[in-house]
Amino acid sequence: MRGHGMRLTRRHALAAGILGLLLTALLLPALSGAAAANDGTTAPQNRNFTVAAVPLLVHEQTGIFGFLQQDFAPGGVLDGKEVYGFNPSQLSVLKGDRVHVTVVNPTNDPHSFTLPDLGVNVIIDGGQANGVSFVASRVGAFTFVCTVAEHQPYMTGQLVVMPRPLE
Ligand SMILES: [Cu+2]
Repeated sequence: MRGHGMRLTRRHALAAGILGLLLTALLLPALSGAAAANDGTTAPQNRNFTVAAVPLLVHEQTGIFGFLQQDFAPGGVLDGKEVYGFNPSQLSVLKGDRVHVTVVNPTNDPHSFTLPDLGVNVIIDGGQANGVSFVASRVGAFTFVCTVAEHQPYMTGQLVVMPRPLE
């Protein structure tokens, strides 16, 4: 009986050992994954964006869209204006992130990327790219614009700075 009992105990110990190894093998990746996810959301990160200045309705297109002649004419809905957009126009980061925005301007008009709430202002000459770096120091939804009067109110976008999770 005693020997039988010992065998059972050894078997149990072996089974427990194997179960322990299996659990470790199964849990370790999950645990390390959770740790990595936590690191990713608690530490500020570098956020890089490339934004293009895109012509949407501009004088150069008058030959393509006949209606633009009337729109751009004195008294027309686009009198003194041209419609450009930032693409993408919605940027999202977390508070504390180091944000780098490269603005590519393939057009022959100069543009600006101006975000007054975070002290950002950069001019991008025609056919050029220019970059700006800043820290997303405040939570909120901040409007950025191109300050060229002819491009307002159309050339605009929004940077959303969210509070860091787990803070
Ligand atoms: Cu512009």
